[in-house]
Amino acid sequence: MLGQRSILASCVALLGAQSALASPQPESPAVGPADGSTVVHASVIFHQPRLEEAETLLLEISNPQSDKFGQYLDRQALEELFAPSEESQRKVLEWLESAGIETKQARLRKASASIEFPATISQMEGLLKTEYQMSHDSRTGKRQLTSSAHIIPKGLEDHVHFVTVTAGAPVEPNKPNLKRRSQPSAVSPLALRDTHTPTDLRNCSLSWTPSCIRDLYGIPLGTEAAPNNSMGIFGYGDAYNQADLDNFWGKYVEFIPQGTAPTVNSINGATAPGPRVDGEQILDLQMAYPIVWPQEVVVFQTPYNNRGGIGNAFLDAVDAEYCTFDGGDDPVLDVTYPIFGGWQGPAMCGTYNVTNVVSISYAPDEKDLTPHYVQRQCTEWMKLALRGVTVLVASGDTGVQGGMGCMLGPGGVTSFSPLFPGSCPYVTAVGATQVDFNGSEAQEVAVYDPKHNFYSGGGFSNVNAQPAYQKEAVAKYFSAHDPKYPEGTYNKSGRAFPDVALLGANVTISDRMEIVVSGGTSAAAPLFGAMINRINDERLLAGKKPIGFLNQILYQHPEVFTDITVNNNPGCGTEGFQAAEGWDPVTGLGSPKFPALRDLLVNLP
Ligand SMILES: *[C@@H]1O[C@H](CO)[C@@H](O)[C@H](O)[C@H]1NC(C)=O
Ligand SMILES: *[C@@H]1O[C@H](CO)[C@@H](O)[C@H](O)[C@H]1NC(C)=O
Ligand SMILES: *[C@@H]1O[C@H](CO)[C@@H](O)[C@H](O)[C@H]1NC(C)=O
Ligand SMILES: *[C@@H]1O[C@H](CO)[C@@H](O)[C@H](O)[C@H]1NC(C)=O
Ligand SMILES: *[C@@H]1O[C@H](CO)[C@@H](O)[C@H](O)[C@H]1NC(C)=O
Ligand SMILES: CC(=O)N[C@H]1CO[C@H](CO)[C@@H](O)[C@@H]1O
Repeated sequence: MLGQRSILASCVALLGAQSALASPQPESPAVGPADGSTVVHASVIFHQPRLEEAETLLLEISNPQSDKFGQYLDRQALEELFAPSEESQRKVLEWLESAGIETKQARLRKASASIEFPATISQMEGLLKTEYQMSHDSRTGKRQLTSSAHIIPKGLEDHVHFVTVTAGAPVEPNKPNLKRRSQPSAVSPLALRDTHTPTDLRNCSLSWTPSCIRDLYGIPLGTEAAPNNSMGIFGYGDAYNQADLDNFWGKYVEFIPQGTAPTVNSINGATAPGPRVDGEQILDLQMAYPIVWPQEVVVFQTPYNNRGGIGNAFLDAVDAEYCTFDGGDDPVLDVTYPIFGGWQGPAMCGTYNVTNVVSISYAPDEKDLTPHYVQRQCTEWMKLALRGVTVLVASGDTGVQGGMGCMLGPGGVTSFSPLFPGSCPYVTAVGATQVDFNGSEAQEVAVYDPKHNFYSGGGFSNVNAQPAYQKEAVAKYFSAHDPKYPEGTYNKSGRAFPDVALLGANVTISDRMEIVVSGGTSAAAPLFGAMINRINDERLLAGKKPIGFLNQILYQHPEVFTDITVNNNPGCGTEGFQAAEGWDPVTGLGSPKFPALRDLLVNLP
């Protein structure tokens, strides 16, 4: 059951438990030399010399001081930006021809910067100076090609990133390879009496209802809905149920009609409503709907997987070019379809339109993913940002510690564990606060809940470099508040997070038909997403475009935030970081002053 403890934390714990289960294989697959005449499907993946250019462009498009502000890229412009150079294309075609490969059948995929072609195994062996082995896994029915390291000739190294080769269609799997998830560790919820609309925020402290939250941040009720501006919520295995939504609408949000439910974009067979696993979706919907209404909500529902990767199924489903981008999804960290007892595939690819705002309340530890996985997905978040999409991600609920604990860094130093995708610089990472009272005075502070080991996730990426838009704010923090931990405890030059923080403690929801309090950065992210969705609504009604990638604007305007300076985010046997004046790695820039944020963003061109 769900308590005030972060749901995000329990999801992450779940992931770790599952990957441990998944590793031992009962039977080892049969291996033999591959038949040279077998035709395989190969792709050459180009280096992307223009990635830096893409980042520069994003920073212009999302900078109100630039002429390019708001000039989002359409599909074709994105394709051109990510396409390999003419020279790279020509050199690769010559290389293929030199190995006797028929290039008439080769297909260039510009936005995924790859060229795909059929070839025989002998041709590929000649091309890459290697030998292939074919293995057949009787358990999953999958055939797999393996080889010793392949060689990319001198002169092509600057053009070709790597080459992938896949065997033909897999044989039907004959055994299940999906394990049932275990129940996440949980905290008993605190059952509360129904509360009424307060006039005094003190009455909210034990149970932040939608009207309390609107009062706290000064958010008026929504009145009009611009077309095509539903708010997107990322779903993962867990699903909502209608009875809880109706219970909540009836008790706290009477202006939302009974029966109101999100549109569900089902991805790879995942559906909603459906069985509750960890109560995340019900929380997300009850945080977002009361703020965005009469705007609608769209859930992008992806299936739970036991692999550790999150996000790629959604990204594939909203961008056909991502499906094969940079070598495609990771066969270890992502699910490959068909899957026994599940989606018979192929994986959805470009099936849905993405919404203007997407909120994500799930996050694995960056350290449990490969650097390539993190970079590939982070580039895709950049592509969405270039299209004008705002992505909000929960920063984690266990301070500097991450979901699966700390790492042993170089020299035996215990190092902090950042969460992804919040550690990607092209999303807005959202931390959590709570409201303390001193007499009648409400003060928002960083969430500090030792009983549930719940602290606002924050820190520094070990993979993604620190973006320009936050360098000054981060340097200012360290100039006065360097915690002076041993070298290697965290990476000062990495992307720093969170960017913002807002209420994530004692929020009221209906869960399994009980009124309980919940929380987490996973409550704060959809709440902030809902505010941005409301702001987009006004912009669209005024004939403007959605606000798009936020971070640069936010760091330019710390005045639209309530600076949060109390509490820290412990973990890994340390006190973590201290919240402080200005940006900090606990609460970012602080919590939004909604009217000021709204005025700022609505009035931008
Ligand atoms: C709010 O709290 C005050 C005391 O803090 C109390 O007098 C008042 O009755 C409460 N109002 C509601 C609506 O519960
Ligand atoms: C949340 O509610 C509990 C009682 O259920 C209370 O003890 C705690 O102080 C509250 N936390 C905050 C931050 O208001
Ligand atoms: C996506 O949006 C385009 C217009 O921008 C529309 O023509 C198309 O029908 C939409 N597709 C889906 C699946 O909603
Ligand atoms: C509470 O408010 C009083 C009066 O304004 C002040 O003296 C005191 O320091 C405050 N306490 C805390 C913990 O902020
Ligand atoms: C620190 O981060 C930078 C930028 O992402 C990276 O280049 C460097 O390798 C990282 N160092 C360590 C020790 O992780
Ligand atoms: C592109 C798109 O989704 N267009 C829709 C915008 O909203 C109007 C009104 O709801 C629809 O009719 C369009 O199809």
